[in-house]
Amino acid sequence: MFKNAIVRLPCPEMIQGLTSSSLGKPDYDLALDQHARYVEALQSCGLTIKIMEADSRFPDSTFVEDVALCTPVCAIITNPGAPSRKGETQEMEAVLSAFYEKVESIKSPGTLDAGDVMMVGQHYHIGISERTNTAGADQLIRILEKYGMTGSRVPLKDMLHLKSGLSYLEQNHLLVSGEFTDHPAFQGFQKIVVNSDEAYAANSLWVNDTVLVPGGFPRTLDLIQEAGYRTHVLDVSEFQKLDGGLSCLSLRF
Ligand code: CIR
Repeated sequence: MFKNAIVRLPCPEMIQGLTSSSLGKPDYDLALDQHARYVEALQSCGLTIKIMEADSRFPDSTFVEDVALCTPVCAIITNPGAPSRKGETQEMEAVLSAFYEKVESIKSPGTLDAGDVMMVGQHYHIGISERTNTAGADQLIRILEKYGMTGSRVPLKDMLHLKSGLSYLEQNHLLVSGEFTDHPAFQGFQKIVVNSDEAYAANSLWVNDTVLVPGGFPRTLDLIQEAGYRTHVLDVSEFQKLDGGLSCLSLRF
C-alpha cells in the first residue's frame, strides 16, 4: 500500500511540452483543473500529497514520474533522456531527501526515465526506449541489487515509455496493449488486454486497491471492473496531448 505521493503543478509553458501526438495544444486552465481532480483522487485513495510548485523553466515538469523511482527502501533520481527535462531532477532530489535516508542517482552516459520502470513486488521491469539506454538500465539494476531488489531490461519498439503500454494492477494482473500483448517478458501474468482503439488506457494506475482509469475508454473500464477492481475515472485529456498519462503525474510510495 502507498502512503505518500508527490505531484507537481503544471506550468503555463506546458503548452510547449514535448509531444508526438497530433491532439493539439493543451488548454492550461483545463489542465490545472484536471490536475486538481487527480490530486483529490489520490487523496481519496488514502495518500498524503506533497504538491510541488510549478516550474516554468521545464514545460514537462508536471510529469514527475520520470525524474525519480521511489522504492520502499531508497529513492533513485534519474537522468532523463530528453535534454529539456534533465534539470527537473534537481528540486526533486531536495524533496525526496525529506522522505528518504537513501537517495541514489543515475549518471551520464546512462539515461533513464522512470516512466520506463514498472514495479512488480521486488522486481523492476526497465524499458529500453528513446529515453532510457542500456547504461542507465544497468546502473539502475546495480542500485536495486544493492538493496536486495532485482531488475531486468525490456527493449521497446514503438512505445514512448514502458508504462505507456503496460500497467501492473497488483494480484498478478497486468494491463497490456500493443507490442506488450504477447511479449515474452510478461508471460506469467494474468493479462487484461486493451484493444488498440483504446491503447491510451493501458496507462491506468493502481493506487491502494482502486484503479484510476482515464476518461473516454469504456471497454477498458469494463475489463478492469470485471477483473474485480474498484475504479475511479479521471479526465486527463490535456496531459494526453503531451503523451502523458495517469501514472506520469505522480510518484507514489
Ligand atoms: C515527455 O515527452 O517527456 C512528456 N511530454 C511526457 C512524459 C510522460 N511520462 C511518462 O510516460 N512517464
